[in-house]
Amino acid sequence: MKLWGAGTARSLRPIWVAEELGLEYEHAPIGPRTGETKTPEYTALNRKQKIPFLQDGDIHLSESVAICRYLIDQYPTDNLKAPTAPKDKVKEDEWCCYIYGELDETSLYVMRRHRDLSEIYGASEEVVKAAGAYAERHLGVMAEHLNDREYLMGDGFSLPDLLLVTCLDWATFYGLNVPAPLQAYKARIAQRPAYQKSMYTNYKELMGEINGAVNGN
Ligand SMILES: N[C@@H](CCC(=O)N[C@@H](CS)C(=O)NCC(=O)O)C(=O)O
Repeated sequence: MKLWGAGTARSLRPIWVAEELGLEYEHAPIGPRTGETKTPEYTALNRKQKIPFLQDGDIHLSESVAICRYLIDQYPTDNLKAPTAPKDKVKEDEWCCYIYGELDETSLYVMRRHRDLSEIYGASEEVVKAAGAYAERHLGVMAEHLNDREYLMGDGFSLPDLLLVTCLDWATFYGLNVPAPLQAYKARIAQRPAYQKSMYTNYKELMGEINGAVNGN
C-alpha cells in the first residue's frame, strides 16, 4: 500500500486512518504546488494532480474522505467504528458531508485560496472574513452537539470525528474562534497515539523547515 501526500489537513486524514488501523504502508511525502504532483509519473496515477492519493493493489483512489472510507471498510478494526445499520450509516454520511462541505471546502479552503494562495485565486479580505464567520457559525453547531457527548456518533471514535479534528486544527491555525467544548473534544482526541504518529508523518518535512528556519539553517 502506498499513500501519497504530506503537509496538509487533507493528506493527514488517510495517514491517520492507516495508523488507527495498524496498517503497513509506504509514504510518498509529496506536497501540493511543489511540482511533485505534476510529474508525468504522478499524473499517470492521478490525473487530478492533487494529494492525497492511495494505491492499494489495483485500487487507485483520490479524495481524502473516499480514501479514509475505503481503508476503514477494507481493514475493519474496533479502533475506528464503521456503522453497519443503514440508519447509522446515513448519520455518519450526514456528519462527513457537513464537515467536509461546510467546514473544509466552503470555509477553510476558501480562506486558503483567497489569502495563502491569492497569487493563483485572487486576494480578497472580504471573502476571507466572510468564510471565517461562516466556519465559526458551523463550529457553533458542532460545539452544541458535542457539549454533552464524547464523540459525534453515539458509538465511539469514527470517521466524522477524524475529519472534524483535522478541520479544528486548521481553524485554530487560521485564528478562528473554536468554542470551548470543541477545544476539549480536540484535546481528548489528540491523545490518541495514531493521531500523534500521523501528525509527525504528515508534517515532519514542514517541521524540519520550521526548525531549520529557527536554527538559521
Ligand atoms: N477534495 C480533495 C481536495 C484535494 C486537494 O485539493 N488537495 C490539494 C492539497 S490540500 C492539492 O493537491 N492541491 C494542488 C493543486 O490544486 O494543484 C480531497 O479532499 O482530497
